[in-house]
Amino acid sequence: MAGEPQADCLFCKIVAGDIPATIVRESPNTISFRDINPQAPTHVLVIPRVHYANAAELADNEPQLCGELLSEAGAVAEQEKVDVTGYRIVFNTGAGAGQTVFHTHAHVLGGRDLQRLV
Ligand code: D5M
Repeated sequence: MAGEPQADCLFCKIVAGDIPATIVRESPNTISFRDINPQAPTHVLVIPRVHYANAAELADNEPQLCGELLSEAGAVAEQEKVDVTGYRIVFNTGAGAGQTVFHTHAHVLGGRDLQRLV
């Protein structure tokens, strides 16, 4: 069923507490933790506790939660003090775009000069 935990999903295991993560922030519906392979001084992943493969799937099924996820990303940026200098929110979607974990996650990147992408 949509949103149900997936046995083979790494981030569902983090949500369940079966795999450790450096959690920086939690809300009833989201968890934010440091990326294991940081690409910037601040590199935090914000995930919904429920399982959807990507951001669009989350938005289609639970638009309010999608908004909450973005609010949490903003709160993480504030907490990490990268909101003043600027930060980037990235949703890699699909293997061809570099997505490796198929549980919706926003990358929050900041603390260094970020080149414009588009
Ligand atoms: O991003 C998936 C990200 O997840 C990638 O930047 C590494 C990170 N990752 C993988 N395993 C872990 C654990 N165990 N803790 C924290 N971060 C992790 P994607 O956009 O799918 O490539």
